[in-house]
Amino acid sequence: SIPESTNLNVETNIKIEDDRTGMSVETLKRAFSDNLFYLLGKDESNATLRDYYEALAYTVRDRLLHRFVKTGRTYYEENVKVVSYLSAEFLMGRHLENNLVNLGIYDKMQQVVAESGLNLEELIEQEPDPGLGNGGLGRLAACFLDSLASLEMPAIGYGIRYEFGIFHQALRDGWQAEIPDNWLLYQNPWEIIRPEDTVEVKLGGHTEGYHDDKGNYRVYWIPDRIIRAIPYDTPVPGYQTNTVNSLRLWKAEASESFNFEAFNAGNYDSAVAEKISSETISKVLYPNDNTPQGRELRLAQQYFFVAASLHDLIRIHLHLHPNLSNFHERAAIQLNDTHPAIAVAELMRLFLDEHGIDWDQAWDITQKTLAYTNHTLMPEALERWSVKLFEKLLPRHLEIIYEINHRFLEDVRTWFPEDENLLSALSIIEEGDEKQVRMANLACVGAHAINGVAALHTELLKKDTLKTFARLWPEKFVNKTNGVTPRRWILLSNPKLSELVTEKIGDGWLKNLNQMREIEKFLDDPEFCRRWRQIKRANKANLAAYIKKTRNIEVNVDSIFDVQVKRIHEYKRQHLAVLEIITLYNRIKINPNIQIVPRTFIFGGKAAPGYFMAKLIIKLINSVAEVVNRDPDVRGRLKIVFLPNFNVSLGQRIYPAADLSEQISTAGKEASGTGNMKFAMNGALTIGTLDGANIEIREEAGAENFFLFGLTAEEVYEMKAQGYEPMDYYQNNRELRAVINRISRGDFSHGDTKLFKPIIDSLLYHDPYMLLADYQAYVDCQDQVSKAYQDQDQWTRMSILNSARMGKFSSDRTIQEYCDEIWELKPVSIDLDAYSQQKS
Ligand code: B1H
Repeated sequence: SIPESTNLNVETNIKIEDDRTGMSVETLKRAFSDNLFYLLGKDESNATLRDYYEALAYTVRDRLLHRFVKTGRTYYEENVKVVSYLSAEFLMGRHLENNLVNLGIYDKMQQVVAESGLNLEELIEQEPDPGLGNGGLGRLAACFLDSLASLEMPAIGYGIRYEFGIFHQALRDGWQAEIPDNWLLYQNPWEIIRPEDTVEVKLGGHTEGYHDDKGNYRVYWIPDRIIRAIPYDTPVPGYQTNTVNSLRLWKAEASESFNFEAFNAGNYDSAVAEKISSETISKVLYPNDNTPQGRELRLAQQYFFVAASLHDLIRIHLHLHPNLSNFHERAAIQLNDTHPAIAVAELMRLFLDEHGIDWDQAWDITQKTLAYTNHTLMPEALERWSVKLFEKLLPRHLEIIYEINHRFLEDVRTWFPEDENLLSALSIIEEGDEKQVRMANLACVGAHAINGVAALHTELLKKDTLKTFARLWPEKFVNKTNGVTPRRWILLSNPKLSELVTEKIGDGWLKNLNQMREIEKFLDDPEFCRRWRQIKRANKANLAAYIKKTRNIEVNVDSIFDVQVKRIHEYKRQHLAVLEIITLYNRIKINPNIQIVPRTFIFGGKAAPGYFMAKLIIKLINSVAEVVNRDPDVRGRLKIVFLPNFNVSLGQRIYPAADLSEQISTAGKEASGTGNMKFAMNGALTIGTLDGANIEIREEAGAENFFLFGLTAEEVYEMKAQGYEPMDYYQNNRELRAVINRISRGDFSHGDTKLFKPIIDSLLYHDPYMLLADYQAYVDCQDQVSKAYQDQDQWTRMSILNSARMGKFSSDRTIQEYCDEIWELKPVSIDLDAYSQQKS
């Protein structure tokens, strides 16, 4: 199919043209007002913007539905292998604009809406940003779904339909305040409830053994709670394909059939209490990024969605096959971190207890089906659950895990006799005062493939975090460097840049981002460079208007927009950027006439509500902003802006407006990063450490187009081994000392010397993330950045080269690698012509 205009329209080959499928402006217009009236009961006289948004959403949904239905039917009828992406988080962002673009009707809909006297962008803004994830891990899952559908890969996303997503962040007196995210307050037009596919999920209770008719010992699980899992499906359309895959999210409800009547006959109160307690399972997303919360409810959430999803997959399989012996040939299951790792035990339980398969065959199928992605190197982030809790919630799974562990360790013993250290490192159970189940070990044992998310990360997994497993099974370990979808992160976020690129090289880059390289031809074309710069400036002006509107801060559009947006975490070192800001501020205070390249420092990101240091870092940023932004000596040359509630839609505004992307984590701590890719694609230059995917970004962009500083992962390791003394850096570095002293003195806290003491003490006495060791290199590198920015022609060339060379970081490339090397998955094309013929 050929795009109608530069990039936003696709000709489809649908034969049925009615008000629910037709793509002409006339039909769309009729459908829009029809939906407004018949679905919302409103007309032009009383419709709100929200009503118009909803009517528009239903108009778009109608056009997705026959593709959605046909896609599902095709997978079923052609009996193809399907990948299931199991993830506790899917950070999808707004659907409307994305679906318009992927369906190819954005321009037409803009006309329809305009002719109704409305503004499409304004309607798009009415949609709440679905925030069913914390950060990079959840957004990666969403990018993967877009790429899977765009590559016509049979796939389904499985997760939890949290009633409350990631909290809304507000600022109060410079501190983070958390506000519940009641995103389902209004109708969600993108989801379709499928009550007929409800699954009952068991919890708690005990197990009993018995001998079956063949004399085999078998086990029953007698739960003390049963919870209903109700699926809600959201269509996920590919870009310029007919494929519309499904994101299936489970909602928890009380089951009326079980123990409601039996236990609570005549006891209405406790029946209602039980209903409420069942429903809490899908009530709220745990707001931690990179640190697990060891709460019972969290384990219940994990088991809940895994059990429902696996049951669903097996049900579908048994519709098409007499038994489960070929399950792994039709299903690949990817575990997004260890959050769904209980799938190892649950799949075994289903095979053994519910389908009567023997252990060896069950284990073989389980391993062939499952693959595990690790997302973190930080040892404290690895999930562990106490055996006690497991026993209480999942007694049968604990037995199965013990049996898996026993058989596994027996094998290890025969391979490496008498190596007790090896055994205790590999064991799924951690011995000690309180025995723990190590979910990463469970995932490693149960999966046929284990991957890291960037080259360095995978290397460090093999050398460090999972080294014993890597020695045992080197062939299981593979790297899959992350990527992001160029549809949302370039086309939707940066329409002006997209238009320029498409005008010059056609729109093939949207399906094959390597084609972006072709814009390098225009490096010496002054007109192209002028337009490139002008687009960046326009994007900056847009963001400046947003900053003015939301924070009432005036920023200089010609200053360097220096941006750090990501979750707030000590290892990501937002406070290192603060040290740099205060360094520049001190230079101005010493000599107010000093030559300084104007900068706007923009921060955004949420802190986990229980993470005190992260919240204090937000307070520090805002406190420094308050002093520096107002100081007349600064003369507006430095501005600091903290934009609250960083989320997918705010990201779409921010990435295209950045000149400089801050990727300054301590080397060896950031598994990959994905914001780094979004910035670079949109023409920001990176200042960064040799960490995560930064290394590969620099390789692709060229070292000369990247501002590198700081210790390497190896140097960090060495320095710590030799006994790192942060205080030495403080004592030996005059500028650093002045910065620390200014904070300690209370210059940013109205004289209060206590407020930021936890940060200062941490830096001077421990500095686990080595800010002081990297401080001077960072400051020097920032001086280089300022110098480079003064040569605008050269900066523009570097900007173009960054965008041009980010082909590798399209999630299409990542997903193709997963399909080829882990899932053995082939594309399936969806034929709508056949659908319409069949219908008529
Ligand atoms: C990442 C998490 C994470 N790694 C636990 N780990 C969570 C861990 O709720 N929890 O318990 C939530 C999230 N998230 C991120 O994954 C990495 O830090 C990034 O470097 C990486 O780019 C991203 C995607 O791979």
